Amino acid sequence: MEDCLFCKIISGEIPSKKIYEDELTYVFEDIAPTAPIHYLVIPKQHISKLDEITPENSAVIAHIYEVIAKLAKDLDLKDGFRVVSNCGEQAGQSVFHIHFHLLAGRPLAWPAG
Ligand code: IU
Repeated sequence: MEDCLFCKIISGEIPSKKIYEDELTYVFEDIAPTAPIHYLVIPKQHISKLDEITPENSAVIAHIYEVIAKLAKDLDLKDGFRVVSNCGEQAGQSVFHIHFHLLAGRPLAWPAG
């Protein structure tokens, strides 16, 4: 999608530190990490946010969780990790291409702020 930052990262127009890529997904380091591991897992297909998931596009979301499980194994995140997807401005979403923060490497407080 034109003018979408994460679509430009997927296409390579904007550089990123790539962690993983397959036909459906792209994973890269968050530019402002809040944990020792802070990756963003995104679908290559442009979906703006969580409440735009439908029966027609939800398969990629299941795939994203498979990718996260694979990364957790590969990175040996046996102490735990967190996955967060902020939806909408009040929840703190600042980039409107759906993304899943993968956070690990330190104790993560709960409840979220
Ligand atoms: P949020 O849930 O929409 O707030 O998350 C957006 C994330 O995208 C946030 O953690 C930013 O640090 C991150 N990010 C990035 O990795 N690269 C960028 O060029 C920009 C934001 I702008």
